[in-house]
Amino acid sequence: MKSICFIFGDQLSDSISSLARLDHENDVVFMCEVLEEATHVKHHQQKIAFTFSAMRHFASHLAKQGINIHYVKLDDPCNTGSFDGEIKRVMEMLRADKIILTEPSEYRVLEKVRAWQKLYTVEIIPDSRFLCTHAEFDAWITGKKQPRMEYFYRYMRQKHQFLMTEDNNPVGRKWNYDKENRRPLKGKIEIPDRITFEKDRITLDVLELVKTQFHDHFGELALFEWAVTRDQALQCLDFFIEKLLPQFGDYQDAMRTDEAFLFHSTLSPYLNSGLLLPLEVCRKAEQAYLNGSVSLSSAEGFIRQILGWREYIRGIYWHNMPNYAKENFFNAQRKLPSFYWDGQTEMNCLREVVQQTKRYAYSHHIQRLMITGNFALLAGLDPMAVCEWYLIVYADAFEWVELPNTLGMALYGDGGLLASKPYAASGNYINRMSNFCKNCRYNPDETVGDNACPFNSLYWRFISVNEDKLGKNPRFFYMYSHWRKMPDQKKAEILGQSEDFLSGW
Ligand code: FAD
Ligand code: DLZ
Ligand code: SF4
Repeated sequence: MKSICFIFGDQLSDSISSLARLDHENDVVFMCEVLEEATHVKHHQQKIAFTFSAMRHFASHLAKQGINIHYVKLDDPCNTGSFDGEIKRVMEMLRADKIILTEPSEYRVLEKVRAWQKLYTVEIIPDSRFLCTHAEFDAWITGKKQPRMEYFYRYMRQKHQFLMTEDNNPVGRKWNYDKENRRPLKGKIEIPDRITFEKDRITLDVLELVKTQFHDHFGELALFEWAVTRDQALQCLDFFIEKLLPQFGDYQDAMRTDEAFLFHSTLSPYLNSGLLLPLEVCRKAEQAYLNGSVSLSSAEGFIRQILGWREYIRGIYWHNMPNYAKENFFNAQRKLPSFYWDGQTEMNCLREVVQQTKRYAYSHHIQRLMITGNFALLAGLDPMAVCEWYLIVYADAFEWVELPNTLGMALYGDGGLLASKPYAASGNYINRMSNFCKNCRYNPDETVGDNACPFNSLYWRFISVNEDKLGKNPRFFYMYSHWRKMPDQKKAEILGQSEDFLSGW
C-alpha cells in the first residue's frame, strides 16, 4: 500500500504529525503551490512570496534527509491550480491508495479534505503543534457564560507550568502584568533594526514569479525581508529574545510614525507556517526571565500572547465555525472605503498603518485593533469586507487566527463572546498612544468643525446608534451617562458631523 503524505503550506515543521506516519520506503510527501490558494482572497504579494519560498525550502530540507518528495510548483505546466485537481493528479500518477495529512488549519480547507474522503482513504491526524486540543478547548468553554481569555490563560499556565511557583501560584503572585504593557513611546528611544537575510536562488525565483503573476495584488515586494527557513526563523527568535523582549512589555501598545515594528517580535508568520513552534518560543522567553535578562512583565506579556491569546483564538474559531464567520452583531453594512487599499486619506493614523501594511505585510496588534479595527467598528463597516481585508493584507493571516481577532475582538461582531466590551476609542486614545496626531491635519481635541478628528464624532455616533445593544453594558455606563446628559443641540451637531464625514469619503 502506498500513501501520500500531504503537507500544506502552513505545516512546515519537522514535527508535523503527518510526517511521523510516513513509511520512508513506500510513501511520498506531497506539496503543491496552487493558484486557488493564492487567489481565494488576493493575498498580499509578500504573503505569497513568503509561503512559496518557505514551502520550497522546506521541501528541499526534507529531500536532503532522503525523504521521497513530490513537489508541484505554481508554474508547472501540468498544475491544475487547485488542491482538488492536484490531489487527483498525484494519486493517479503515483498510484497511491491513501492520503495521510495533519488537519488543515482553516475550515474552508477541511471541507475540501472531507470531500476527498468520499473518493479516497484519508487519514486526518490532529495538529500536535498547538498546546490545546479541540476537545480540551470544548471542555473548557462548555457551560461558561463569559469564556474570557484571562481564565483560559491561567488554565494553560498551570497546565504547561509557565512562570509558576512550586506551590502552583503565578511567579510574582500576579497572573497578568497587562497594565504595565501600556506605556506610550516618548522621547528618544532606540529601536533596533530588524534582522535581515541575503536572498538565495529559491527566494529570488519566487519573488520574480510573484512579480509577474500577482502584480495586481495588494502590497509591495521591495522590502521583503522575511525569514524563509527554520534556521533563519530561529535567528529571528534569538534576536527578539536578546534585543527586543527587554522592552516588549513596556511598549506593547505604543505606536509611532515610520516605525512599524517597535519592540514586537514579528514572529507570527513563522509560528503560523510552522517554522517555529509555540512551545519553544514561550520556553525561550521564560528562560530569558529566569536568566535575569528580561523583566517578569515582559516575559509574562509575551507568553500571554502565545500561550493565552493564540491558543484561545484558535479554540474560539474551531468551536464556533462555520456560523461564526456570518455573525454581525451591530448589523454593520457600510462598504470598505478605498483608503483601506491605497492609504489616500487625510487621517494620518490610518494613512500610516495602511502604508506600513503595504510596505511590510505587517502592522502590530494595537495598530490592527485600535486604528484600522477601531475605525471599521466606529464607521459600521461590513464585517465580511473587513475580515476579507485583514485576510488579504498580512503575511501572518490565516482565517483561524484572523477571523476571531477581526470579527470578535476588533468588531465585536460576535456580540461579546470573545471581548467583554467593544474596543471603541476616540482620537484621544490614539493621541495618547502614538505621535500620529502631531502630523495630522485633524485635531484630536476637537469633535465638531473642519479640523475635528473624525474618530471623535464617529465615537459618539457609535454610542448613540447602538444604545439598544450597549446601553446596559456596565463597561459603557460612564459613556452613556455622559451622552445622555449632553444638550440636544450638541448631540445633533456631533451626529451631523459624523454623517457628513461618512457620506463624504
Ligand atoms: P507580538 O506582539 O510580538 O506577539 C507575539 C506573538 O503572540 C505573535 O507572533 C502571535 O503569534 C501571538 N499573538 C499576539 N496577539 C495575538 C492574538 N490576538 N491572536 C493570536 N495570536 C496573537 N495574528 C495572526 O497571527 N494572524 C492574523 O491574521 C491576525 N489578524 C489579526 C486581526 C486583527 C483585527 C487583530 C486585532 C489582530 C490580529 N492578529 C493576527 C493578532 C496580532 O495582531 C498578531 O499576531 C501580531 O500583531 C503579530 O505580530 P508579532 O509577531 O510582532 O506579535
Ligand atoms: C497561504 C498559502 C498560499 C498563498 N498558497 C499555498 C499553496 O499554494 N499551497 C499550500 O499548500 N498552501 C498555501 N498556502 C497556505 C494555505 O493557505 C494553508 O495551507 C491552508 O490555510 C491550510 O488550511
Ligand atoms: Fe488619527 Fe484623529 Fe489623530 Fe488624525 S487626529 S491621527 S485622524 S486620531
